[in-house]
Amino acid sequence: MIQGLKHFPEFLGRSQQEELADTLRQAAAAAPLFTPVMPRTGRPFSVRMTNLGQLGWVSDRSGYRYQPRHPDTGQPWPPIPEAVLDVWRRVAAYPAPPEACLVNVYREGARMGLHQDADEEDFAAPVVSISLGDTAVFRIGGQVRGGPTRTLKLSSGDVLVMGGAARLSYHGIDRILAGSSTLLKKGGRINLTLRRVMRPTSIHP
Ligand code: MD6
Ligand code: FE
Repeated sequence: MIQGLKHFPEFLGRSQQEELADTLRQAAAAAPLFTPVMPRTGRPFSVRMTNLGQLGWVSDRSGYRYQPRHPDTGQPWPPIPEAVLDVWRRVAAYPAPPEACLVNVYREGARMGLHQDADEEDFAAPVVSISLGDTAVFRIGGQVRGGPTRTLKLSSGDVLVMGGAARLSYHGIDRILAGSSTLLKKGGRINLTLRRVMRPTSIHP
């Protein structure tokens, strides 16, 4: 039991998943998937990425950061779809919307090393993730690297909330179970992570 970690299996039903996958295909036409590389080494990630929202998370040789425009097209990221903002409103228990929605696309064999989501200013907001397509083996540990970890399967339509003590937990994707879902015609997995980046500005003086 990890405090602040909430898993909602099949939070989205099949037709909502299909609609969302369709919306993401359109978004990826405007903001093409790119292969990020690790800071310094330039080693490519095994996932491809794009973003939605006012701010997008990027990684390149100079580091990790949030930026308002696509690194290749120079265009603003497409808006976060209303259905996605609706998931945030229903699970995040946070008064402001996310500015960033990172879209990670996994083909068979892609993985994500253990990391903390720590590039945000506001850790009071949870990180909310939505999974589509093939099931992933998600690994989560504590707030220090090298401690005990456990795994959790994330299937199509599942929502995961990492808030409270889990907000800064190390986590990653061990592997994708190829062929476990029929949602995406070419197989694979899409993960959306919604994040509040900046502390909301108070409307009071
Ligand atoms: C993934 N997810 O599921 C990668 N981060 O493909 C994440 O890195 C993640 O699922 C923060 C909170 C929830 C997540
Ligand atoms: Fe993460």
